[in-house]
Amino acid sequence: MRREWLVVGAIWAALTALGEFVVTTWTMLPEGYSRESHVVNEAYVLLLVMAVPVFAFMVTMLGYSIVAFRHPGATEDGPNLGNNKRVVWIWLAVTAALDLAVLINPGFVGLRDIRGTQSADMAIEVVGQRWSWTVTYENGATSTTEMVVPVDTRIRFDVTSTDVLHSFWVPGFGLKVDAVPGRTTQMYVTTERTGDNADDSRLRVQCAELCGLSHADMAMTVRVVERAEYDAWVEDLKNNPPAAAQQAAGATATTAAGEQNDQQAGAAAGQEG
Ligand SMILES: [Cu+2]
Repeated sequence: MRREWLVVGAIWAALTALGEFVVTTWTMLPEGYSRESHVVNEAYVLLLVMAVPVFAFMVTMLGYSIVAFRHPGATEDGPNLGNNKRVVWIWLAVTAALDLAVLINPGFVGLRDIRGTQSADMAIEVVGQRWSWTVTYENGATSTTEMVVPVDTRIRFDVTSTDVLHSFWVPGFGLKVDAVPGRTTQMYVTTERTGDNADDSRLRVQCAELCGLSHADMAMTVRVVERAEYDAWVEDLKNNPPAAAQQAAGATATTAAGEQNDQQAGAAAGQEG
């Protein structure tokens, strides 16, 4: 019996070490463009680090049992297993402690870190409607084709919807928030580095709440630029607002899709009109 536990313990330790090595050295999550995306990525890695020993334990126990206690010739079920109360209590205590730890960190700690102080350098209004986004900047300029934001800026997005539930998601920022009709939800993003949708498709607004036929096309490109470039862009947008027709055409053309989906986008535009 003792030897068995030593073998199981050794396999468990080895699998755990291997797993921890993989999850801490392999960069699975590409770097985001906001401070908040780092918080999210770190939480993900922390959860993996905590999950590895638990998963390794399950695999070890299962694998060892299958090999060591097999009865190839048996044609009937074995006797019922009695519960080992001590093991059950230890298992309960350990998993409950892990759950509690996760609830606190990254749960509460991470949320507080992401929400941070409820202050922002600028606010951008976002309205979702089937099936496009409209962003309005502080100077009153609006865009439905592209969202441009300045780097090194804490931005508050005030998000709502005119029809059904949508979800305002920018994968490159690591965050999303529901767009709810009749209500304004807020999302704070602190941009940290510049980037362009042309180089990284995660820089896009994407609806993340199934909202109907063209849900997948409910997207808009995002650029994070230097402050001066942003100021010039938003001023130009105010002075030369694109014609409504152009905007509508642009909105469908910039959908995450690219060429293959142009046909679909065209069809969707037809239905909208
Ligand atoms: Cu939607």
